[in-house]
Amino acid sequence: MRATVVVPTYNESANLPALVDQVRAAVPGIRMLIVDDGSPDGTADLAEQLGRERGGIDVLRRTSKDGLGAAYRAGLRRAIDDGAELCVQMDADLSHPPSALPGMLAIAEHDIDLVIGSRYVPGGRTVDWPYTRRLLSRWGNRYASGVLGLAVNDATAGYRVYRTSILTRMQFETVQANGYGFQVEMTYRLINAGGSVVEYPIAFRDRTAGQSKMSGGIIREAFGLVLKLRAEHWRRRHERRSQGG
Ligand SMILES: Nc1nc2c(ncn2[C@@H]2O[C@H](COP(=O)(O)OP(=O)(O)OP(=O)(O)O)[C@@H](O)[C@H]2O)c(=O)[nH]1
Ligand SMILES: [Mg+2]
Repeated sequence: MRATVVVPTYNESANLPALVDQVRAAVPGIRMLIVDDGSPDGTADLAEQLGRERGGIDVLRRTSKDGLGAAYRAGLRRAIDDGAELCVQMDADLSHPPSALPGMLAIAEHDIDLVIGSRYVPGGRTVDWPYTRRLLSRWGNRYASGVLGLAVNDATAGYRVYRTSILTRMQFETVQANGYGFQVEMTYRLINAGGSVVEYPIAFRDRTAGQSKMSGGIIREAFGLVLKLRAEHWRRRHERRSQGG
């Protein structure tokens, strides 16, 4: 199946060449789409240069830093319009091991709608992450899956393979969240649309170059989003009951 790796970037020029090399080494010939929000460090120019040298790299230039969710909404749309049947989500900071990609793609090709590169299934782990970050991620996931009733261990994970058919069916462009919340809302939508999910164990490594864009705002957004989705679920159920009786 035709696959495109969609990579959102903000000031990732220190990571991009190695990322492109490693992705290509793992899956020769796979297309990549870099979605850059006007990085001051010239990430978009570098991506275009890498594309000229090595081929198979498209660059979607956006004008302002608008968050991960907005970048993915635009990037996934572009990848689908360009004919991708599988859309890979991957961070630029080498936290997501490209070596896992062949295994993840193989599962998606066997009719699975979403393959999550998961830290929290047997065989998965986080490497070099500070204790506080580990705790936040682990309990954030327990909270999101518990409140929303998702049978997923790593719903905030950003390393994913989606089948295009499910993205269209779940109307991904109307997903509103922007940070970690984006991954959670996408997972919730997909399961509600009847999509299938498999978690594939990965070793997640902390970035060694460039700066993290994680913030308190992103954590608060995700926390509030989970409650909002749950409240909407209750409201819909209540409306259905009152209509029925
Ligand atoms: N286009 C775009 N990309 C972004 C934006 N914010 C983050 N990114 C990219 O999204 C990916 C994930 O962001 P990170 O800063 O690594 O966030 P994180 O992985 O949650 O945090 P760390 O573990 O600390 O690295 C990276 O490739 C970033 O460059 C944004 O506003 N726009
Ligand atoms: Mg990161």
